[in-house]
Amino acid sequence: MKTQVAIIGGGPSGLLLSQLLHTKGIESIVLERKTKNYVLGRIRAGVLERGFVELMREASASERMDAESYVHDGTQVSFGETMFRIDFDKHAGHPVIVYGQTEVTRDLYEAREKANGKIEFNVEDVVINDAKSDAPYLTYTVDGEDRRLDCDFVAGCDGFHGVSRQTIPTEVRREYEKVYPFGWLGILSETPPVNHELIYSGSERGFALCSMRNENLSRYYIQCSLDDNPEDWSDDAFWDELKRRIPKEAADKLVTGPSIEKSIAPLRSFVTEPMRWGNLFLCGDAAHIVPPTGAKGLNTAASDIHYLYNGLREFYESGSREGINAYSEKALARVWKAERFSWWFSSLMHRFPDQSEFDLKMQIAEIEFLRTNEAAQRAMAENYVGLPY
Ligand code: FAS
Ligand code: PHB
Repeated sequence: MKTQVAIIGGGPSGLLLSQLLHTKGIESIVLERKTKNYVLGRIRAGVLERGFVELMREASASERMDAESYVHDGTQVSFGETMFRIDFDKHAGHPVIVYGQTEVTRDLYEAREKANGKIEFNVEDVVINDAKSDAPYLTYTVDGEDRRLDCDFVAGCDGFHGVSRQTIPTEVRREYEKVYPFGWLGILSETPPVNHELIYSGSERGFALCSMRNENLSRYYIQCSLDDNPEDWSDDAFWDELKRRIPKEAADKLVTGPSIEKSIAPLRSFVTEPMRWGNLFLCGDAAHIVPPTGAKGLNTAASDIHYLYNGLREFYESGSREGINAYSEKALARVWKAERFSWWFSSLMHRFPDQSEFDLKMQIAEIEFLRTNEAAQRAMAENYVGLPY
């Protein structure tokens, strides 16, 4: 088989790129390791930046998102019994929207299917060949049958555990990593959200986050030990611990119920450089990971896709390689700013097993500065709603 752009990974990065390319008549084929239902079964991000929303509209895949998402003009930050609001509208001039990654992915699958987009599922043993040449090709198997896909370019949208990043020789790659000594235990429950906006809560017992998907579907997280397993936590134990970590005014009105999903996500900051090697381009989690505290994971994948899509579009429309040659540098410039914000907010809001009394005093002073200083609140708001592409 032959196509113009071979995309490895049928998560949000790969699907969004494929759909955007389609709007400009550029052919692509998506190779996904799992089944569609497996991909849709992952519960992940919940907050979308304006840039992501605009890309979904550009991809003609935003109709349901525009109808069903929630506009959030701010978020609550609490530390102990102190709770204050970061006003996105006042400090950054626009909101974020709340719409689950699962729904984004579902909408993108529907858009690809409607356009007869080519997606192969249950793909195994993907190998990227001749990435440095002008005629790269993928080899892979489906149901034991060997296949080959010739292409002009390869987009590695296959996440942190994919094959793309590993294809770049170790002597070329530079990797930067910080692993946090805790995880997030998340649950989904068919209960009304405790608050109309998110609550990021730091407490002496650890971090908690109150989020939502709609008026009767809530998403909650608590910082947990890396030794924990979801089955170690009964629903009652989770609710009791969450109530201990959020302000009393919220805990008193929390509506609890059975969890319909329960999982633990490890937290890490990770970047690989460069994000391009020959005609292989890394996008999204294949190239970088952030702790989810700042809601930057999915949103930073979006800016990668924006840069790569426009570079490929420029190549096919004019033959210019300027955009694709600038991809890695341009994407990394924004990636590192997202890494910084996610690291800062994670360091501020979590309790670290080995932190000293002085470290705690620094967290308290930083929170007090954020609560009382307009410039600090503006900096947080601008990063949270998304820095410009
Ligand atoms: P993804 O990992 O979503 O998709 C990659 C796809 O490639 C997968 O479908 C995989 O099956 C496929 N694949 C992998 N290897 C392959 C191969 N060799 N061949 C073919 N296909 C292959 N972000 C937030 O903003 N907020 C959150 O709360 C949040 N929670 C998260 C929880 C977890 C457990 C994880 C892992 C991530 C979380 N993230 C969160 C980040 C997440 O939303 C990612 O940023 C987002 O999924 C990135 O999308 P992709 O780059 O498409 O990668
Ligand atoms: C979520 O709703 O899943 C969510 C929201 C904000 C975050 C992380 C996760 O920072």
